[in-house]
Amino acid sequence: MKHKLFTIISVFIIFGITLSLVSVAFAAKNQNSDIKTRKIVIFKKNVLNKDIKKSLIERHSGIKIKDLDIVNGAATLLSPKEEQILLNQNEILRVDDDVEVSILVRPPEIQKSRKIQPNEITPWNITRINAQNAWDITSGDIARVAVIDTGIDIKHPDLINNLKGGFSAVGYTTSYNDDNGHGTHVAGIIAAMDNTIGVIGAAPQADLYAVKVLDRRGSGYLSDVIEGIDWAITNNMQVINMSLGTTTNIISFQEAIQRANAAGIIQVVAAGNSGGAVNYPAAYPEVIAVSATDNTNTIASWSSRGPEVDLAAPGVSIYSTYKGQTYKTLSGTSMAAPHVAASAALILTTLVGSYDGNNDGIWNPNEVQNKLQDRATDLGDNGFDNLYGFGLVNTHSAVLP
Ligand SMILES: [Ca+2]
Ligand SMILES: [Ca+2]
Ligand SMILES: [Ca+2]
Ligand SMILES: [Ca+2]
Repeated sequence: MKHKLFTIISVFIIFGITLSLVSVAFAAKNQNSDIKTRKIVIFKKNVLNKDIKKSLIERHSGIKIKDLDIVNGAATLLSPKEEQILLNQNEILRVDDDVEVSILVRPPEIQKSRKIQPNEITPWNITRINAQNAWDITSGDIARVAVIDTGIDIKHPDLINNLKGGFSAVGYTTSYNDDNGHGTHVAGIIAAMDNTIGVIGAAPQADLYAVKVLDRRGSGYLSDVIEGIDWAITNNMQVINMSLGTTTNIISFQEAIQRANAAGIIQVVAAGNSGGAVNYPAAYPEVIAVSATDNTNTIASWSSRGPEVDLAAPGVSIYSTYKGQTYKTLSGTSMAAPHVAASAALILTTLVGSYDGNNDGIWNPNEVQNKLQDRATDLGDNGFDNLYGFGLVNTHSAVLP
């Protein structure tokens, strides 16, 4: 009898504990569904009025951060509940995740960034792509290259004459000055000036535009990258370098890339540093994806690889300009892509000639890519392969007729 009573009491206690655990879990889930996160709301094609878009979001308690015109969308803050309600509205096509996008640099070994040295050096990587010989033909003067990145050091004496403007898409600053260092490093590989100091870039007279979409930690929102691409289109950029990526494939990202491609902009993107599959946007067919090689022309173990790789370029121990008017050695596919972007800028200042596939007299993105690939130095297995694409970029060969 005593035993039976004990069993009944135990059952009640266990039931009570379970019930309270379930309700705690339920409350937590409820709370989560009220937390707002960054989302990209995409409107249907016929919904174009900005006031209507804004009021649609706000009517359902969302917060609009900014319009994203090239994808007919808006960056917003929404809770899962609000997202569901919005998805049921007639005017809404889709809601994408506003994912995090990051620089593709390897964690650097501890080193002090170096002050400006009085004697200019030509880094090994610039020699390796045969850039100096290209400068007899063109140094890329007035080709417009947008570095979509962490910004560019606006006071760097090795970049200052080539830095012509820019834009900040990040929330906390309207300045495109570089508070991370990565964008300045990329910019120096493209167009550090041929003067008496520091280093020299692969296209030493190209015009640089700093499009700041990533923060001081080197990461940011996809929506800011999309706004940066929009800026590049609106401001007639000819080449975009994106040493950044995400492992997530988001429709809005590819749509923005497709818009830039249709606008005639050559887009060069770092393949990724995972040692595995190529990141986005590098994996999209509209861009030139670049893997990273070392000074023995061997792919870095950590470089992403796969059928999407188009070209290879130096990306191990690359010395270039850095924030605070200094210099630093960094590695990553982040460092490889700008060699190709600079080579594309040089090509654009030459005649299109026999590469003018559509006979319109100007360089189109696929025509520039074709020439870069034809003139590359084959590495690894014969012909195209998943590690080096069509091979190591050869800047001199790429600007020869
Ligand atoms: Ca210099
Ligand atoms: Ca490609
Ligand atoms: Ca053409
Ligand atoms: Ca090969």
